[in-house]
Amino acid sequence: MQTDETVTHACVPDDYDVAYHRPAALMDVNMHYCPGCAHSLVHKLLMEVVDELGIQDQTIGVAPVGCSVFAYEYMDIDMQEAAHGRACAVATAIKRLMPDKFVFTYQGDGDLAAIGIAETLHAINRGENILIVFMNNAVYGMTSGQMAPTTLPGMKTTTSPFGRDTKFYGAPMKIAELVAQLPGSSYVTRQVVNSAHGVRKTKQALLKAFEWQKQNTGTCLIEIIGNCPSNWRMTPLEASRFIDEEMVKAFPVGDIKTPDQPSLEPTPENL
Ligand SMILES: Cc1ncc(C[n+]2csc(CCOP(=O)(O)OP(=O)(O)O)c2C)c(N)n1
Ligand code: SF4
Ligand SMILES: [Mg+2]
Repeated sequence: MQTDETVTHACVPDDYDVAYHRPAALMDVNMHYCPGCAHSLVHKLLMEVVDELGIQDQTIGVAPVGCSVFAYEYMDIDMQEAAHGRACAVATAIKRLMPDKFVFTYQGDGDLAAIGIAETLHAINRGENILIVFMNNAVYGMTSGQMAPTTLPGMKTTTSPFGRDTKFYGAPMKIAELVAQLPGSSYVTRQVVNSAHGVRKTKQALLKAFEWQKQNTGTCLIEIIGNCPSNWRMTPLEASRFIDEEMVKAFPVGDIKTPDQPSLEPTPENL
């Protein structure tokens, strides 16, 4: 395990202050993600939070099947791989066996909202005391960009080459709003990571969720609007604009439910 003491900054001259360094809980390895992909950034934020809370040896993550299938290669914590869609069921078992550990799942929209929707809803309905980090990039990234339950109306994917027709395929599923209806959910929020402000808010949300888990308030779900520049056929910059111009219209950003305010409508104050 890499600790603060073992992190070296060999390239930093002695008279420089270190303004930023890689979180100790994030492995010092190259990631396989495409340039500009949000997965790597969110891995880093998660591990910064683990560092700041000092819970590296008390945290257990559950990795999904999807582009983030190798999350366990990047996060220097205990991790368990789950079959596609089954992360919440695996996390339930881990948390029930080891209630003192901090347990989170990290899942894409194909994994969570398609094949895994049953496990997800039942785990949240039972109020399992876990954190679900839900990466919504509107496509099945790993398998070359098929339509996901969260694909926007009219959005072209490899399985909706003429654009998603909502009469035929239904409307995008608003997972955060859906799970907020369940009594077992405690903290539900949707965030973005395509701006400095969004990154800060997402990190705050992750910090809060781990704090709530300590207090055993029920299931926390953080939906993060990710991106998939490769399958969206966009540059990272175009993908970032697409989030601002299209994604957040369908998926409004902000807290939807907190343990203090169970039916919070998104307002400018809580965005
Ligand atoms: C049981 C099973 N069904 C289907 C697959 C194929 N598969 C692998 S990843 C994936 C979708 C991943 O999409 P998502 O969860 O949105 O993650 P992303 O790659 O977009 O981050 C699918 C269908 C599989 N591996 N296992
Ligand atoms: S295919 Fe998409 S989700 Fe997967 S690593 Fe590349 S940009 Fe990220
Ligand atoms: Mg996806």
